[in-house]
Amino acid sequence: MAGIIREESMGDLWNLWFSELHKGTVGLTIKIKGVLFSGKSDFQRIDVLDTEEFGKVLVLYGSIMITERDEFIYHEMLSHVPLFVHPDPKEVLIIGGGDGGTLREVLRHPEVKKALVVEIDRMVVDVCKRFFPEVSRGFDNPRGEVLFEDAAKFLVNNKNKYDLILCDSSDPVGPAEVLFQKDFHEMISKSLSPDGIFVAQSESPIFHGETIEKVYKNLKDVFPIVKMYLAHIPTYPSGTWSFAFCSKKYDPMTNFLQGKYDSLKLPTRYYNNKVHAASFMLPNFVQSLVE
Ligand code: SPD
Repeated sequence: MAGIIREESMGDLWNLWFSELHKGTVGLTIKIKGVLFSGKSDFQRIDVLDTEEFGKVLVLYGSIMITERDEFIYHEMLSHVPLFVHPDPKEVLIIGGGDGGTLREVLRHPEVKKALVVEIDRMVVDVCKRFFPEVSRGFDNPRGEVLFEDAAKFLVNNKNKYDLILCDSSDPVGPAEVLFQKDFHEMISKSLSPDGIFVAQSESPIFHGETIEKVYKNLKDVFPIVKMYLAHIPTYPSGTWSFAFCSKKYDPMTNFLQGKYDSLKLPTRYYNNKVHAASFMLPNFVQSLVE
């Protein structure tokens, strides 16, 4: 991934544009009003852009992580799909997720007693609290907790069992690369309760087919149930984004909890019971990546 900012003159007017290059041959370009923050943490470059179309945008290492306009899609789909399958998700672990969006969604489920975010980069949390208060508000909730640590090291020493583990990672480059490896998935499995569910963001089937094939092969060696589901996220490469639903016991379709869904009546903006089922229907070329 690479991100570039360039100026373009149109007569007397100067326009600023940000481009995220997905491969060197293709990318997404967004007009920007200005750069609100640029910094370098111990792990990565962090930028916050102000844009006309998508509001504020968080960019890590040149790659868009969230925009104010469409972050709800990713965070709702990562969280509510497993939360409406597990019958009693009391303890939740979120790996990465430093912007707080996944924590915010998880805490909308009253049966969740505690949600722990293990984020490697403190600067991501600080920047998001400053520029994205609507996304990061979960950090103020007493049921939420954040620990600044490498998730792989955390899991090696972890003795707790979690009902749900969500991997809200960046792309498999730099600090997040390890989160896509089989060793890591084995550690996840050990930290899950006997009926636990693990969900991870798993990149774009259009641009990251090889990664998806490898990751799902590894996941199938570790978990008895592995299913891919999709969501449309306009600011991620290709717009078609995938998630891996991995479980020791529950099937995401047959164990969907319609009663819990009806009684909770969450006012979600993307997720609903029909989207839940539809998101597991894969086009043929995507299905063949995970078979
Ligand atoms: N290429 C973008 C992939 C980003 C996936 N994670 C985003 C984290 C948002 N909480």
